[in-house]
Amino acid sequence: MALLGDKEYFKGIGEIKFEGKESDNPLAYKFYDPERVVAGKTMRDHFKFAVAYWHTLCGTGGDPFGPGTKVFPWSTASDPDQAARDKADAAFEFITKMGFDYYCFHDFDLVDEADSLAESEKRIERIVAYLKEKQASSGVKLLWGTSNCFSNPRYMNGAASNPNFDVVARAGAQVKIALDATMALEGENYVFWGGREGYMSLLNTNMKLEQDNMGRFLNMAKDYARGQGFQGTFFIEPKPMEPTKHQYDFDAATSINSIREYGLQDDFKLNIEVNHATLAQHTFQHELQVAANAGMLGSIDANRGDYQNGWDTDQFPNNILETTEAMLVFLKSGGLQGGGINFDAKTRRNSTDLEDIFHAHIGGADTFARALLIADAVLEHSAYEGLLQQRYASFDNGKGAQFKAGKLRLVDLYEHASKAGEPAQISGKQELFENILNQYS
Ligand code: XUL
Ligand code: CO
Repeated sequence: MALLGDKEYFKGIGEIKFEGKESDNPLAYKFYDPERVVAGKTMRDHFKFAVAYWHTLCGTGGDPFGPGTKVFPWSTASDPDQAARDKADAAFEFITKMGFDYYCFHDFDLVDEADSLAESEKRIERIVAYLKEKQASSGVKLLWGTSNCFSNPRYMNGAASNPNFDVVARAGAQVKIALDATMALEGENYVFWGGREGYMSLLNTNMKLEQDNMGRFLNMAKDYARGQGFQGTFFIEPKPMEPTKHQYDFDAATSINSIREYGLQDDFKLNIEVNHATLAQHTFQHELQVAANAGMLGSIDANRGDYQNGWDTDQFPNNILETTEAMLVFLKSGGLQGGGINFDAKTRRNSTDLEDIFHAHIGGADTFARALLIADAVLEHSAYEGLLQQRYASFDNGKGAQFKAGKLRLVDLYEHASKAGEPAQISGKQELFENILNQYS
C-alpha cells in the first residue's frame, strides 16, 4: 500500500470558515455557518454537503466544440493507480478545506476503466482500499456511489435496458462491482441515473421489454446489496433527456410510478436534480414536492440551468428565490431521507484557476444556507402559513371536512351545490405570496 499522499494541491488556500455577510474575504462563507441551528438542526446536518468527484476532480471543461481547458496538477501520472491516488489526495484535501463531510463518485471517476472487466475490478479494489484510509484519517464519508453505465461506447444502446442481453449482463457486473465499492466504503446510499436508459427512436424500440428489464435489473441490484448487508437507500435520479432523446426516468412522477410498478417502494427514493427538473419543464420545487408527497424525497443534486439554454449546463446554484422555494418544501417535508446535497455542478470552461472551484462551492453552500434562513423566517414569522391554510379553510369543517374524510357521495356534492348557488370568487393572491418571500430575503 502506497503512503497516503502529503502533497498540497491547493496551495495558499486554507480551511474555508464562516465569516458572515460583512466579510470581504472571498474565500469565506457569508451564510453557511455549519454549526448554526436552524429549525432544530445544524446547517451541517440539514444539508450534508457533498463534492461530486466527476465534475470537481475529473471535469476539465471539454465540450462538443473543443477539448478541456483545465490543467489539474493531480492528473499528470501515467500509471492509472498512481493517477487515482493523486486524484484522491486532491479530493480529500479539497473536501476537508471546504469543511464538507461527504463526497459522491461513479466507479470510473475514481480510476480509469481498464481493458478488461477483471482488471477494472482490481483497480477499483486498490483505490477503494486507499480511499478507506483517507476516509478514516479525515472523517469524510461517502454520501453515495454509482456506476457510470453511459460513457463507454458499449452502452450506446442502453445498459439495463439494452436490447442485447450481453450488454445488460455487463452492466450488471459493473453495478455489482460499484455496489461492492460503495459498501466497502460504508456509503450511505447508492444512485441509479439512467443516462442511456431510454430511446432515440420508438421505431426500433420495444419499450415494454426494455422497461421490464430495467425493473428486473434494479430488483437484482437491490437484492444483491441487501444480501450483503447494505442498509442504505437506493435512489433513482430522474432526467427527461440528454443523452437519450427520451429517458425512462423522465421526472419524479414517472420514476415514482416505475418504483411502485416494479415493487421497489420500500428500498428506493429519489435524488432530485435542479437542472433535470427544469429540463422536464418543471420547477425544482415542483419535483421536490412530488417526491416528498410520495415519502420519497431522498437526496438532492444541486446545480442550476440557464434560462436561455435548453441543455444541462450544471452551473453552481446561485438563485436565491428558486432555492428559497425549494427550502420551503424541504423544511415542511422534514428534509431529506438518507441523502444530502451533492454539488453536481461544474465551473465554466473558462474558469481555469484552481481557486475557482472554491468560489463555486462556497457560492453553492451560501446559496442553500441563505435560502434555508429565509425559508425558516418565512415559516416562523410571516403570514405565509396562515394565508396558505386560509386558502384551504373550506375543508376544515362542515361539508368540506366530510368530503376530505371521504364521507360524501357525488349526490351530496349535487345537493350542496344546488343549495349554495354560484361559489364566491376567491383570489389566489399569488403576488402577495411572492412579496412575502421577497420581504424576508
Ligand atoms: C447527469 C447526472 C449524473 C448523475 C450521476 O446529468 O446528473 O452525474 O448525478 O450519474
Ligand atoms: Co446528477
